[in-house]
Amino acid sequence: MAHGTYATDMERMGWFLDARFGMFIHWGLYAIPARGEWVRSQERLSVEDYRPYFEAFNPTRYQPREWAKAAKAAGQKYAVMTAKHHDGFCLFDSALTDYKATNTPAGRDLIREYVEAFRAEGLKVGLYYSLLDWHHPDYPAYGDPHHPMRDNPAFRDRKHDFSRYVAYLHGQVRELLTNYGRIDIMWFDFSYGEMAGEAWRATDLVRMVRELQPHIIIDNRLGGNIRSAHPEPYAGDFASPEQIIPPEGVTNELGQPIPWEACITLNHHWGYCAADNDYKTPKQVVRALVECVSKGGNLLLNVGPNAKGEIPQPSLEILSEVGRWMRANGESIYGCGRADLPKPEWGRYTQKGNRLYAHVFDRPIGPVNFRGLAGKVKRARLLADGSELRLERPWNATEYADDAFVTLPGAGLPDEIDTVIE
Ligand code: FUL
Repeated sequence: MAHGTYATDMERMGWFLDARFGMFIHWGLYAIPARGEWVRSQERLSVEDYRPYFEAFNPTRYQPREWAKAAKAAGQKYAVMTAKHHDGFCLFDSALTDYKATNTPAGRDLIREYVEAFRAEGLKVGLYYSLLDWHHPDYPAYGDPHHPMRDNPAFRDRKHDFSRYVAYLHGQVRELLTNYGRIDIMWFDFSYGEMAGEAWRATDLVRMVRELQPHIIIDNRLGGNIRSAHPEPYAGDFASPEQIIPPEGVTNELGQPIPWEACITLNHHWGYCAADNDYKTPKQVVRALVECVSKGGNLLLNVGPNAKGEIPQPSLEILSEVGRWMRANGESIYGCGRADLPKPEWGRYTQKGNRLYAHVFDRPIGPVNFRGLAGKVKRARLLADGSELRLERPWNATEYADDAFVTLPGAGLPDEIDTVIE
């Protein structure tokens, strides 16, 4: 068994592998300074420097049902939201800390509202939980090269009890997996160096998580982004490449493909960053999604809502444009995976059973050729409108005996983003 006691259970993973496309939500106090979720670390802000944001946090336009509708309309099937990021602020009503949304002007449990809203829209619900915690007094600044107080010797060398922090972490995860009904994904973030695996008492933690939510899916960051047939139970159910789509998908050390999910931002930040308007285009997003699926992976696409609780307008526009494409072409994404064929020069393949989807990114001058598939393609149609496409060997392609050929109508690409031939 690849994952020790907790082997990857395909029944448990099934919905995740079918879903292929989810929404990542990074939201917290850092939406107020609006310089990204790492602001405390990057600007070395003390707890006191950061305090005004706690006192001001009042997201009067937080309507998670609207977020869920935007995700659903984009074709996303699940979401993962930050219950606690590295700054330690909890969007949920934890009994183990005062540093939580209920004690800000927001005055309510924002995770409960998120979980209920997304579930009501029929999406699967995941929670992100940071293992790092720059607020907790027992979280060691000396062990974390990114701690906002790393340059402050008095703080760095003060007495602390790491085991107390780890107990707090376990307690909060227990709360998250007890108080909100069914949770589909537990997304831990992150580990490095010594602060990995058993430093978090990860075997116990995973045991607890699986006892509380037997069907849950866990990422691989407890052990430090393990991407192999690792014997530890905390190896996780899927790999989590960040801001990159792995060139060959992800395999374990035996060379077997394993589930993975690339998490990608829309601009260059996870948390809201007012000055960052360098957004990807809908075309880039769709092609990234297709690329993930063509390599057997998922795409978790991030939004960073602002201090009022709104997803930024450019993000909403991208999501809606991606949704337009997904409504016409979603069949080539959901439940699909890699095709056992070399990457075609005009785009990508995805496959579901005996249906092959050709994602044409660049229209060839002549017909679209399917290398090595002569005699294997029975019918071809344009996925978007169901119209039949001509499947015939062009007179001038006599030497390409092994290939099948499909002729696209007109001159350009029927869909510039990605034209799908089924
Ligand atoms: C990283 C974090 O440090 C980022 O802030 C973000 O949450 C990303 C998904 O994971 O490791």
